[in-house]
Amino acid sequence: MIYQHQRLWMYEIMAKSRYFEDSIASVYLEGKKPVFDLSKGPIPGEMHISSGQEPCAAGVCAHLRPQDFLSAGHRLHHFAIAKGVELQAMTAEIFGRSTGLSGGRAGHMHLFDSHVNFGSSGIVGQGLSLAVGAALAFKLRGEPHIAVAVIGEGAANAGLFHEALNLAALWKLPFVCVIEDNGWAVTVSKSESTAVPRNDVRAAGYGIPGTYVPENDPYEIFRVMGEAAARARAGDGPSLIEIETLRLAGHFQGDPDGYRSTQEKSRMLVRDPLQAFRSRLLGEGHCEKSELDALDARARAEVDEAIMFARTSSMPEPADALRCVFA
Ligand SMILES: Cc1ncc(C[n+]2csc(CCOP(=O)(O)OP(=O)(O)O)c2C)c(N)n1
Repeated sequence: MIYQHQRLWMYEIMAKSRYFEDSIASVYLEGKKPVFDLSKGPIPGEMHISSGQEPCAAGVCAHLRPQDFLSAGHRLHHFAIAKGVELQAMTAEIFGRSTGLSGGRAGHMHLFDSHVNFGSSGIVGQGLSLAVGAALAFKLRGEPHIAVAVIGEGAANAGLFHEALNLAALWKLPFVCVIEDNGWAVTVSKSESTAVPRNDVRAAGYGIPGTYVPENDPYEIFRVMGEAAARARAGDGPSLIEIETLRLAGHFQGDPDGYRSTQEKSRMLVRDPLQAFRSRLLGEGHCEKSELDALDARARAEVDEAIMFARTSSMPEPADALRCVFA
């Protein structure tokens, strides 16, 4: 069962994430042409864009409260937005500015916001240990919150994946592992790296439920995550969800993306989940076009403001470089 306000919320989150990523992708290239240099331009460092994966963030976070913990990986902006991370401070952090979530120290892969219990790591699979630790803390303290780790299908081959699921199952923790299966870990396809075609079957090895959601379907993600969150909140233990999703861009901005066929790339464009969800909402008669246009406009205005905030924020003071750093 999904309510109208939840459909609209999911659409707005998806629209905001897409517009955010389009904006970041374009600002990122400023100063990096004609010779690509990671250190140049207003956004230094690597950049991993989540366009195409918006349904995962919207469907999962529709069931989360600010106190619930969520850890994401290097491809994280959609989940940060859906979890409610403050957009201006998040954008300033991506730009490395003093007004950022961590004063510009963390950058795009290490967004952290204690107000909404959001964390992330550029170390592939690392978020699993953060989330299982948070779930253990909730259980020991008798708090009614849950913890979610979001990883890519490539990370599901890391040892930490199995250690995390084993302990979460053994201790019956309020934990959900969400795998975004975009088919690729950098240039390595899932079939070249993974012994089973679908990771949901691996849940059986830990005696927990595993579900595969095909076709990046926002409603189905919402339904399956609803069941997993309810199970975790009821004290019945963890679940594993794998979602078939799409990485519309290359692995990182600047990736020539020569390893995917032209056919695969053009097939992806016609399966754009944002356009598909919009058409579906209109086709089902749930929304008027004007209503969705207004949500688009609000999302764009918020993103434009955040980009402007980041652009006009100061750089961190060199004298502050060692503040907040453990030594
Ligand atoms: C422990 C570790 N090993 C290797 C890397 C380099 N690396 C960054 S992203 C990535 C692939 C991740 O693929 P996947 O988990 O499928 O996520 P996706 O990029 O598809 O979202 C790798 C190997 C890293 N950051 N951390």
